[in-house]
Amino acid sequence: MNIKKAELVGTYFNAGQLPADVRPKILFFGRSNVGKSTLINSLLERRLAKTSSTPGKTLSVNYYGVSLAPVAAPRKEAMTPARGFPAPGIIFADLPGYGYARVSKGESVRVRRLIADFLARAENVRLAVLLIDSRRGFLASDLEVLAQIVEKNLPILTILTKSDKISFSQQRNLIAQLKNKFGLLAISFSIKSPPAKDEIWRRIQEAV
Ligand SMILES: Nc1nc2c(ncn2[C@@H]2O[C@H](COP(=O)(O)OP(=O)(O)OP(=O)(O)O)[C@@H](O)[C@H]2O)c(=O)[nH]1
Ligand SMILES: [Mg+2]
Repeated sequence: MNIKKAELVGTYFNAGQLPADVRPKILFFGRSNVGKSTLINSLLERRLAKTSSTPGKTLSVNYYGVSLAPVAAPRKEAMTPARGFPAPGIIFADLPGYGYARVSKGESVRVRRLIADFLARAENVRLAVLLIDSRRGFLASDLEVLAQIVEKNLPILTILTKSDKISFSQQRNLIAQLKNKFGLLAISFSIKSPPAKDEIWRRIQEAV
């Protein structure tokens, strides 16, 4: 993907702090430590989002502004040489990780409320990317968030992260289970597997 620019726009700890930003948004949901920030960095080819082996790293909503290189103009417009269309700006929203048992009760309530309030307020959301840890599978806290995404009628892309940690047949079983139980079409991803990255970018571009 030809990314012209990617930068942190802002960090928000409650929905009241969210800016009025009409750019198309791609949201990244998932349990703490599932690999949201790692996936964002991988897609943006930059170390923008902080990652950590300790769960509970991202406890805020972080907006990353992304400008993609202009797409070539179709032939009819090609009279003006090599201009293309202006680069569309989009927002990647890294949401706080949920379901981490070791944060305080108050903090976990705050995170859940932030996710719910965020979903109620965010404008121009184009895609909800729901990350599931391959080794842990789909848990009750994922179902709770999935229900909120479904209620908002958002298109969903499900990604099984850390697929390097499980066997190919285990991946296949989990993908089948998500499809049969919840109608989710999942893609396996690992920081070590570039083909999945192209597929994820394709789905993001389709959504935008
Ligand atoms: N083996 C492997 N490790 C991964 C992969 N993706 C992420 N990790 C590791 O998992 C840990 C958590 O990754 P993060 O990206 O910080 O997870 P997060 O979902 O942003 O976590 P929170 O911010 O706490 O919600 C880090 O140690 C990463 O290096 C992967 O595909 N394979
Ligand atoms: Mg994170």
